[in-house]
Amino acid sequence: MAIAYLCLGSNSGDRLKSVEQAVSLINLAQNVKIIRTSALYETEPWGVKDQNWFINMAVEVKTDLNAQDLLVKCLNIEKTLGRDREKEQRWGERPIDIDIIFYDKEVINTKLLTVPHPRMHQRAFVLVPLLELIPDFIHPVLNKSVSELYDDLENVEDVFLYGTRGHMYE
Ligand code: PH2
Ligand code: MG
Ligand code: MG
Repeated sequence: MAIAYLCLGSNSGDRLKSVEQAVSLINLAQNVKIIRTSALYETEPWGVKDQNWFINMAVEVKTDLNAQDLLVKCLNIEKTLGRDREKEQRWGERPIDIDIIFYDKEVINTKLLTVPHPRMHQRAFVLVPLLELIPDFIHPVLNKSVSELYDDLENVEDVFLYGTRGHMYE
């Protein structure tokens, strides 16, 4: 049994609906159970600036899947929600993106998957939602807590609280 942290993001179509549906599909997936979720944030695009703002959130899951199989689940959910990677630009518009940020304290570097996520420490849209859930979690490569990583951010993109989930998805 492992604990993993996912970051969900959407910036095209009905962003809120896509993120909500992703949360339900993650929770319905075999061998994956959501434990906690962050609030929803509306965030300035990081990387490619000239595009819609995103809705982002973090999700804490408990899972029997290894990281690779969890990734496959996430990619399948993205497809179910209409994501077509062939039509996309790197860091461009997408109806849903589900990234594995942490998987326990594992450090994974394969062709398919890098965990911890290689750019998470540069991104307020990942760190702010994670701060709600695990401010003291130590990044196993950078050896800093999530709140230290947040304090170290140099270029902070805008991140606004969009709404709390309440019991919407329980
Ligand atoms: N995802 C990206 C690139 N840029 N910016 C924001 N604000 N939120 C995202 O989820 C995001 C991004 C690539 O996956
Ligand atoms: Mg992704
Ligand atoms: Mg991503």
